[in-house]
Amino acid sequence: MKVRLAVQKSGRLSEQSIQLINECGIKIRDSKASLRVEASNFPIEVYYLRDDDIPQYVADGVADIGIVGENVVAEKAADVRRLEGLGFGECRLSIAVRRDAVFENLSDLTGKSIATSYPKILSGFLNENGIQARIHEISGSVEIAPGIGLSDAVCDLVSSGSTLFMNGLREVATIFRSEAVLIAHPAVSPEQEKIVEDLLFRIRSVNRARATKYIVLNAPNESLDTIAQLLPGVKSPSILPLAKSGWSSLHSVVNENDFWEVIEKVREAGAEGILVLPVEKIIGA
Ligand code: PRT
Ligand code: ZN
Repeated sequence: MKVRLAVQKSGRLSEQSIQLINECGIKIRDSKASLRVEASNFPIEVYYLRDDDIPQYVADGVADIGIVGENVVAEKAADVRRLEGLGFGECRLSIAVRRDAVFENLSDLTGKSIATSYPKILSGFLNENGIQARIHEISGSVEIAPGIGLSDAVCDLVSSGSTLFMNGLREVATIFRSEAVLIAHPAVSPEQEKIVEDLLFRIRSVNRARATKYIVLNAPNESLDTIAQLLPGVKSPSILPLAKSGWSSLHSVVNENDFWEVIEKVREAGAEGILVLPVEKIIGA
């Protein structure tokens, strides 16, 4: 029994999708020349596909699970289960107008034409907001549409914003936020479900570790209580006496997002010789 996993063949999500699978300890030959590659040490088979096809293949059961942008899942409105956000491929779908165009609120889009590759998400957004605008569906290079007189506005994916800027466009509304997600067929067999759960367990361990740093520091004993409260760790920090009397070494983990704030407070509390190390996996609570 195997689980068939669809990933993007080549594009923005390909490399990180394969990297995630590798970090889950799953070995796959890096051979994109073939459509299908079997893992040697885990019961999955990887299918390399165009990202646009992945939601439908998973909905139809041609693949059991897939890694694809949430934007594509929403646009295709495919009948799939969203299992997990994967923390890469982050972007937003936004409406942008010419830099010099008048835009105060959404009603300024009334009667205008908007070029996009995401007609379904866009029309949902316009309907919800009671805006009557024309949607001009195009498959690529959406950002040049206003410049060549094809449309008044665009609705396109944005990450840094430089593409919009370079094309003289100004972002005025974000209508959808996206990241790469793991999706699954609505009903896989119980044996396959078990494999999917094993994979999901590994993915969560990897992603949790990515957001975490291991921290080791020295502190005078009287500061330990304060520092231990700032660095509660997975359960609680480990404290080991140093050879120098009155001092201890404290080991814990810290979340990447709070990192600098916590470090500042820990230093104020008297910590010295702070070492920060990457964490490869976090298993369990
Ligand atoms: O060949 P295939 O059909 O498989 O790939 P594709 O060309 O359709 O997709 P690809 O590889 O470009 O993108 C795959 C997925 O990456 C998307 O569906 C999103 O989920 C995600 N993603 C993340 C992005 C971006 N960031 C992104 N910036 N997809 C596209 N862009 C484009 C955007 O369309 C615009 O042209 O990048 C430009 C904007 O980038 P900034 O940084 O200039 O704002
Ligand atoms: Zn595509």
